[in-house]
Amino acid sequence: AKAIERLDYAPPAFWIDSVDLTFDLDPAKTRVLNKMQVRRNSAAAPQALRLLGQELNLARVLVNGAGTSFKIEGDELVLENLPEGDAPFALEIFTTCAPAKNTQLSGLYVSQGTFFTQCEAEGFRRITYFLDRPDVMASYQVLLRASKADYPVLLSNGNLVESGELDDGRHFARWQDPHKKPSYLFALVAGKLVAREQQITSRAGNKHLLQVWVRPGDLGKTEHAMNSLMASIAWDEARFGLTLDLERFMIVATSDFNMGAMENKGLNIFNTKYVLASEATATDTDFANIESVVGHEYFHNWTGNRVTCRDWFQLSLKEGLTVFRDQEFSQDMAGSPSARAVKRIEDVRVLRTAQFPEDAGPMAHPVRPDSYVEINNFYTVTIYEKGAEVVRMQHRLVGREGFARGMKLYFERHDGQAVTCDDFAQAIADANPASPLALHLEQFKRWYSQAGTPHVKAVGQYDADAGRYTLTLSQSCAATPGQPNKLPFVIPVALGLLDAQGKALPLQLDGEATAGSTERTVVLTEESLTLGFVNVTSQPVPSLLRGFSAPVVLDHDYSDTELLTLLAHDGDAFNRWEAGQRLMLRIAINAIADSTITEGANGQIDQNLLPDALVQAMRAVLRHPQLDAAFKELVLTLPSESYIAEQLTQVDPQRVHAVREALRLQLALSLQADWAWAWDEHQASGAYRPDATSSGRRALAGLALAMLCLAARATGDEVWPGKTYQRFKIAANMTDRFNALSALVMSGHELAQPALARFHALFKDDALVLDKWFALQAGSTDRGGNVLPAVKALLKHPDFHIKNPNRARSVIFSYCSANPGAFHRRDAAGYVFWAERVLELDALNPQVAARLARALDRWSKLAEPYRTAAREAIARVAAKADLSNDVREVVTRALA
Ligand code: HT7
Ligand code: ZN
Repeated sequence: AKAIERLDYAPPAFWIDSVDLTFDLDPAKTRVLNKMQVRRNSAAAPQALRLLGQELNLARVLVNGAGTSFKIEGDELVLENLPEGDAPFALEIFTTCAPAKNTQLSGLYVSQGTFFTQCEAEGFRRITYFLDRPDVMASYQVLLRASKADYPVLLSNGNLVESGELDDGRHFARWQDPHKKPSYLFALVAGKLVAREQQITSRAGNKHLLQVWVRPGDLGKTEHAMNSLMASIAWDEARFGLTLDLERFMIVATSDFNMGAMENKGLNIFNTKYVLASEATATDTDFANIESVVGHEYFHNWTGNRVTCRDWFQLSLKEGLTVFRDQEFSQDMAGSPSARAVKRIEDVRVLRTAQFPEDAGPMAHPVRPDSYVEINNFYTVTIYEKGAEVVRMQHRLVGREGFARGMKLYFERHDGQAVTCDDFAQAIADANPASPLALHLEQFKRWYSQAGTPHVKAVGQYDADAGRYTLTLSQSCAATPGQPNKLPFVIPVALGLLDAQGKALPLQLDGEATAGSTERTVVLTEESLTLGFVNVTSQPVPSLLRGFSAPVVLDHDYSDTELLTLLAHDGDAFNRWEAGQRLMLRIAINAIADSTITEGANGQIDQNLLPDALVQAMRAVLRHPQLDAAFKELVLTLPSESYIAEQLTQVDPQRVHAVREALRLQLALSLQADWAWAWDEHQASGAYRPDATSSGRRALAGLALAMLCLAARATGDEVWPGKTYQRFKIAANMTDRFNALSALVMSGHELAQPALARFHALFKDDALVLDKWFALQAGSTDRGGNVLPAVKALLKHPDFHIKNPNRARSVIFSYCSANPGAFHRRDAAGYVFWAERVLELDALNPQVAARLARALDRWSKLAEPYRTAAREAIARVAAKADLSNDVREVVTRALA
């Protein structure tokens, strides 16, 4: 298929002002009557109307009530004989489609007997012929007709204006959306559903009805989603003055969904994973994710729906901004500064383990891409998470109040429009004319246009006699596909200086009369910048890029002692955590390269790799009386195998796995008494609450249990595995139960099998819990290649259904994308399995298949024999003649 280029954007030749849709819903053959008011766009050259449609049966086309000639060219319905002039005309199109056969889950489909739609990005064209592009915004009216017994609930966007009975046991509902919208925000749902309802009055005094619709039986698991929705509404009003603009706001849950959720106007459709929660079935992470995804979709109501994207190249306009908003929401909900820092660390961890590799691999693209073949492949961590970092930098450069002013101006200027990333940055800058953002706006926008992760190198020099510390920051960025040379970025670097005892030093730069605060943000705009700090009375330890103030890699030649000082004392919690990660990463990288450190026949390294000082430092953090449990858990968790691998030029995944496991075992054994203490101190007591403090305590207790079971495996101790099994049996909530189960499974203890069997028996009727059961086994620590056969057996399990994306992800993705130690096998069997699954999925659901295809994005970094085998597997997929555009684009880029 041909690539679509950003610079080819042209406004549409026609506008569609209103859409009147009638659906006669039937799983085998749904009839869709689409009556539109259309007019020529006088700004565009006269041309034919080309409407897009896919997998539709076209029955009739009428213009102003009369038949007309038309052509079908590929996916286009071409109408040439249309009325001249600017006057609107009526266009009526009658089509049918087959929702029950729709396994792609794009357009109109059936899930467990209920109809759902998914129209972003290009699903509306699978429902009717349309100008299916985000800059065509229309008013929608929808009439739904269906069997009342089978589909008692009929929902669409906006307000319910009429409903009633029809002949033959059918009924109808008419919905009207008061807001104009692009087609990707259209939605309908029809089925047997029940709702949790809540009436609210906004700060502004307006009344709204909130509903969370689920299958009967799931109603008891909707309280947290409803609370999250109410909190989101209150937060957006308080923080940005953005109110709910609808009388009714609905969330509907489906178990068959390609992504997390979808922000259709007034009718959000969610993956059940991000709606349903009870303490018995959902973990703390599930609770936190629900809050964040409910917030994210709700925040789209303004950032995405009221102001939308001009074209799909601008996707980050809504996604980056909305991720930034949901991250801020979660931080504000977490409360304490420490809990906020924990959330920040978690977000940065995602960015660095998923987005940095994307930026360095074959799918690298700017936050505002220049070209794509299949837009579904561009719902990426770059668009979402890096996009959010680009918004966060704007926030930092104009300040919290300045950013709120900028948002206000953005909505004043663009409400009801389809706009670009440039329009957003311009509004933030214009509202803050004296800010560094306004000063460097054109250059700042390189964050939107240049792909790749910049490196910032910091070199410090202390002159004791002059009491002067000179810090030079310089930036560079490696080439990415199609972008060989990069121009300098605008990089905000938040920094502080500590003395050797860890005390924060007041900062005074050359030319400043007095010392100011102990932290400031400098803005690197040139290739290099030298800062002179004066009145520095002792050799300082620099704390750089505090709070991860820019999405860059910071290169600074820290000594171990400096890092230990930062780990023990840095007032910036992010950098405190970062110091610990750098220390452990350094040990891991050195050990991987050290040929004297060898693996035994069992693939294990029986050698202590961590120096005593680092073990002591970790103990000090674990036992620290003031630090929060959640923060301790993050510090004591080693960098992931994929993060370690990204730091290497050539990766032997088995070696990385062996070294990381050796480090984990050493931490487990040398801190045994401390882990036992941590478990005793933090194990749950009292009623379950999913708040930041309680979940942090459970996270640390869970890590302690995992470490104690790991240590027990080495020592032969049976006490802790026994205790863990007991805990697993009697746990009062899913977090504790699952942590105990996973401690047994990951340590490979023989109690893992009875625990897994018991868990399955307990939860066999709960799909989301079964997903955890599958994922745990597919993601389990490999011992002698045992995971792949287990994964193959799981595919034959009666509860495995490849058509269900959650289940497919729980087994196949957990193995191929999240378990490098098991997936990268010397015999290449993991890659063969991957290729087979990509092809199998591609025939059913190309979006899901293309995501799986990306598991081998970083194949060229692999050492032999992995590298050649991985390439062959990708080539095998690429050789298939009838691949989807989705998978074709991914494998073509991988092989380029
Ligand atoms: N805006 C939504 C994106 C989405 C999506 C995209 C492609 C295919 C299926 C999809 N489901 C949802 C989700 C969001 O970012 O809020
Ligand atoms: Zn989104």
